[in-house]
Amino acid sequence: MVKRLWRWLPMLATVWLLTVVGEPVVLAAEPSQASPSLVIPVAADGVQRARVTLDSYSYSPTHLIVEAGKPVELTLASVTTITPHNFIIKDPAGSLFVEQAVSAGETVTITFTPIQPGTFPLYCDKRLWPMPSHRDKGMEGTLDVR
Ligand SMILES: [Cu+2]
Repeated sequence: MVKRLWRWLPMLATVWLLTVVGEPVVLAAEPSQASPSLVIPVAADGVQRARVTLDSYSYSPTHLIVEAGKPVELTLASVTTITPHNFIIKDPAGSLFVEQAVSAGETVTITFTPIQPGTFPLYCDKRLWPMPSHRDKGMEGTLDVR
C-alpha cells in the first residue's frame, strides 16, 4: 500500500506545484475578456441567460445584474488548464445559495431563481494549503438582484 503511494508521489507533487505556482504562461494564452458589469437580458422565454468565464483567479463579468423572480441560467466556462474552480453565491440571510464546481476546461450550466432583491457576493472558495483562497486572490464578484 505504502509502496504504491510512493510511486504516485512525484506526479502528485508536480500537480501540486503547478497548481500553487499557477497556470503555466504558455497554456494560459487564451485571454478572458474583461467585462466588469453585465445586466443580463431577459430572453423571450423569460430566462436570464449569460456566460461567465472562470480563469485563475477571476470571473468575467465580475458583476451580474438580474431581475428577481425570473430564472437565471448561467453557463460557467473555465478557461484554465489545471486549476479547478467553483462558483458560489450566498445570501447570508438564506434566500439564495448556489454552489457549482467547475473543473479545468469544463463548461457547466446552472439555473437558479433569485427571489430576494439585494446584493450578494459570488466567489470561488478553493484553496490549496498553504496558499490564500482563490477568493483572496481576487476570484470574486457580485450578483445584484433587482
Ligand atoms: Cu478558484
